[in-house]
Amino acid sequence: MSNARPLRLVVNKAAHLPDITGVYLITDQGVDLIDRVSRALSGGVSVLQYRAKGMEYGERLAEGGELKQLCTRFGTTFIVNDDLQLAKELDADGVHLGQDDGDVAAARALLGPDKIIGKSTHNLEEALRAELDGADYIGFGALYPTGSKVVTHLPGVEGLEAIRASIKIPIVAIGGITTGNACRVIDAGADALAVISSVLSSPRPDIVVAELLLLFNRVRPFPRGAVLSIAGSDSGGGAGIQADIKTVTLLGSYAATVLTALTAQNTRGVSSIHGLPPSFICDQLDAVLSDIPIDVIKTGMLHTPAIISALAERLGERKVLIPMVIDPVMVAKGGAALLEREAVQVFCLQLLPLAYLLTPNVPEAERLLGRSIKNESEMELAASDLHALGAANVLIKGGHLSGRFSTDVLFDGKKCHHFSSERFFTSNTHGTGCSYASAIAALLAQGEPLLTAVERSKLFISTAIRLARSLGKGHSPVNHFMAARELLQTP
Ligand code: 3NM
Repeated sequence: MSNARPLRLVVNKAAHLPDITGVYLITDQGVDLIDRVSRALSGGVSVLQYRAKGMEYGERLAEGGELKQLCTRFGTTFIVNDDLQLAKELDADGVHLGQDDGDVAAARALLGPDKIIGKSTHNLEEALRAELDGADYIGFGALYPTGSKVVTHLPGVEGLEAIRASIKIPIVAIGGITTGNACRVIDAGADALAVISSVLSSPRPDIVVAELLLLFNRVRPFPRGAVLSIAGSDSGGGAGIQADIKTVTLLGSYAATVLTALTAQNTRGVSSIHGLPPSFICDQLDAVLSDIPIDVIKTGMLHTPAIISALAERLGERKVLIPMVIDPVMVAKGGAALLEREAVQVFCLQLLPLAYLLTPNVPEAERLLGRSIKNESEMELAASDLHALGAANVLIKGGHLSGRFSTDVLFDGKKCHHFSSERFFTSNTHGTGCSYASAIAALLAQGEPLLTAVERSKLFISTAIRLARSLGKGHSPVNHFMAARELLQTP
């Protein structure tokens, strides 16, 4: 007898079946399901599982049909939970089998080789069995306690880590996953995150999905993630598009650009501005977005109301959102107006509501809100008011206030977070706003959660100011190179 190991049957998924990766959304039983799912899909859901407990077949058929149509519109894979007959009748892309919902072979026999079959598992033995039986992916949970289902097994992140190396088919992690714990789940090897409540109970399902999706970039090779900067050129090289490219590249992401205006500029100021036609700006945008997978868009100087309108229209009509860091650049360090006066209203009405993160400094926040901001508690109030205008998150930068520390206030829709650094009494701050917002965009594109991205970018920009070297006769630019080097050496 040879003691060779028994042959293991590994059933490869048919080459044309869609990937099971990213955000895997499962429906709940709440009101306005279609509307909430539709908003979630616009954040970038890859797979939707229709899970309808305790409803009549006819009702499920009608609701499932509507959801399938939505999925077709968004290019989302549509899977039915448990019910083979419903999956067949809706011509769903596949079925998900819970532990008591029959075996993989029977589902395959009924649905055929072109449909996806997933199976819930809770330990290595069940996972290996599902793989051997020909499942296309496994659900594995629960990762964390959850209110959405009574769970008897809680293998947790450690359980996921333990099975990862043994399983070849995609692992969809499930149970209590939120933007707060998803990094650990991805680091442990999940291919997809199955979520119900953290997405469907949120006032912004699109934003939560987009955030979860971005976190997958944390395990990608460098350059990690791509940022598109939409801004003006600074011939002096310290601010604008030039600062954005330097920051994004030095921090390890890929930088693409859309130019809105050309400035003749040095460290002493802007001597002239040549705005580009809105149609040509849109041509650049279309060229980049139709080819390069952009993870985060960062906007800077937009110059005219016509440019803002054209961009807002083009970006707003996208089916699936790309998170945008919007830096409402208005005035250059030397005092030149970079945003025409009447543009503020157009900005607030059309572009601001598309912001994932709005990053005004105090004078910009004052101009957007039409009132003065004198201290941190007024910054908190202002951040919350700008959030009410539609920005999902608002970071007000306190560099223009006084005091020993320079404190920025982030409002994320629930609470305010404060980020402080030592205040440097220097005029070598050319490019600070552009570089700070670009650093946040790059770190988000690399799969850092928002709070970490802001915290590390604050460290980056304060180091860049501290290490600025005298260059030119005006406001010297910040030191991108040394700040990036220090940041990347800081865990
Ligand atoms: N199955 P939420 S946990 C449907 O462990 C389901 O098999 C689980 O919902 C399992 O994202 C779960 O709200 C509920 O925690 C997931």
